Amino acid sequence: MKLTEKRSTRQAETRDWRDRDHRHYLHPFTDHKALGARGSRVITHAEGVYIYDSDGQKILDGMAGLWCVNLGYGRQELIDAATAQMHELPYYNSFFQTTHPPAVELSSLLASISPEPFKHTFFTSSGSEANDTVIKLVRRYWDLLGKPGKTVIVSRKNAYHGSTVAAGSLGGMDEMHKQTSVLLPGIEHIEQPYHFGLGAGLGEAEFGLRQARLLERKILELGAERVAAFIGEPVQGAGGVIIPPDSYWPEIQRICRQYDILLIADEVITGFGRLGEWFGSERFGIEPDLMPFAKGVTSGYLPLGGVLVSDRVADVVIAQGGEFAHGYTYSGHPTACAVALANIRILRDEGIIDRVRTDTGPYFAQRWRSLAEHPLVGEARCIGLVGAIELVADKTSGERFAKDAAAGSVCRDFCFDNGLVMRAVGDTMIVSPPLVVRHEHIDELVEKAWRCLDLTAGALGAV
Ligand code: PXG
Repeated sequence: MKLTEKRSTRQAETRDWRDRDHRHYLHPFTDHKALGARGSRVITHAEGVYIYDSDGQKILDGMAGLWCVNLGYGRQELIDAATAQMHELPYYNSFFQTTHPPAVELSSLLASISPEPFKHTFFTSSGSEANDTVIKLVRRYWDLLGKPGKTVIVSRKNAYHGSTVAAGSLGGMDEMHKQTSVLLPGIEHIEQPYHFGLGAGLGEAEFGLRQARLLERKILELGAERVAAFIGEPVQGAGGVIIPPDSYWPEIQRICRQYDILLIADEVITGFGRLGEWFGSERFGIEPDLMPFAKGVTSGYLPLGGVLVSDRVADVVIAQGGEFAHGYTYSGHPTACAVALANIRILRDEGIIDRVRTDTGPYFAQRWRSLAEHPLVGEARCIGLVGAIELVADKTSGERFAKDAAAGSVCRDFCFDNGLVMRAVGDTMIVSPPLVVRHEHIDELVEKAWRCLDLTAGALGAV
């Protein structure tokens, strides 16, 4: 086939995919009508840190899929692990006094890489289900201890803990809450530790303490006898990569201890190496009681999530609680567990997390922070391999663009069209590349980001 014929076949195929996509496929978190008018971008394959669309464009995946493809695409060991497990035992449940090797191996391996008090895992298929599980574990814990009044979970505005009714209630996304007529009762939200957005006039350390003490104020307002737990992402992801000041987490920890409140670190994004440690909690010195996880546990190759349960909770709920009436058909799915095992072994044996901490993370920080010099950027922040830049209309005053300028979306579209996935959360641009990025990929990411900021500034008339 001649090149021109190949191209027109590909174009016809793309048109057909777009057309049927609109007619049949309802995408998550998407305005269906608007997408139909514009047409989806069809991603056909991926290799390493790049994805490819049906027009043949090669795009650097600055978001590791959706914060999950930590090992990058095309790792043969993960494919082999899934294939072998499917031959051996593709599925079996563990409801009725059975188990299987992949779930045993994975829960043991998780215990060995987790902080000391975590020896048990409850498996789910997603982060949302993990957080639903957390809610049940927390309430069961206090109930068994004879404190059934301790039911309230304090979360934060703009937190993301998932999309089921319970996990969505736990999160602090206003738009989601507005569309959900039934929200779970007993969840309270305090303001987040977002220094750029909320810390005007305050130093980082002082601001961190002030935001942490909002928890104390909430506990005193409700009465400690009603408060069961506090939940937070070590670094908020979907909310715009909110990196708390160093003073924040130790103060949260103090407050939880003082008022006898369980501490839950949602590790769905920060788990499995994103911040240069196995868990984000370790990076901040947090000692949580429960750690929900998902995403990076399989590098996204198969859906798997779970909750790491510390001895404090296990000794009550598991040792004294009788049957824990909770579980999913796919809890401990053998094929997903086999892929997670292969994924974690590669992260460990290839020293990928150490590399994030000592090499790629620091290099990323140095390159990413250089974006702060761009006229459109009010702040460039990062930690491990996750980063954010704040788009501003006026660099000196930090004034934001008008909402209808949709600066973030404009920038995001320029990025996609110019070979880079960088996500927009309002006017905050965020990246979270695969943990296997090399220096040259980081250079490419930052150079493309700079160029797309230029294009955005031009389009918005900001230069
Ligand atoms: N907790 C955290 C911290 C998350 O980031 C979930 C729980 C829920 O996981 P599941 O597997 O149920 O999706 C998440 C998911 C975004 C975006 O726009 C982020 C997530 C999901 C979808 C979109 O950044 N994080």
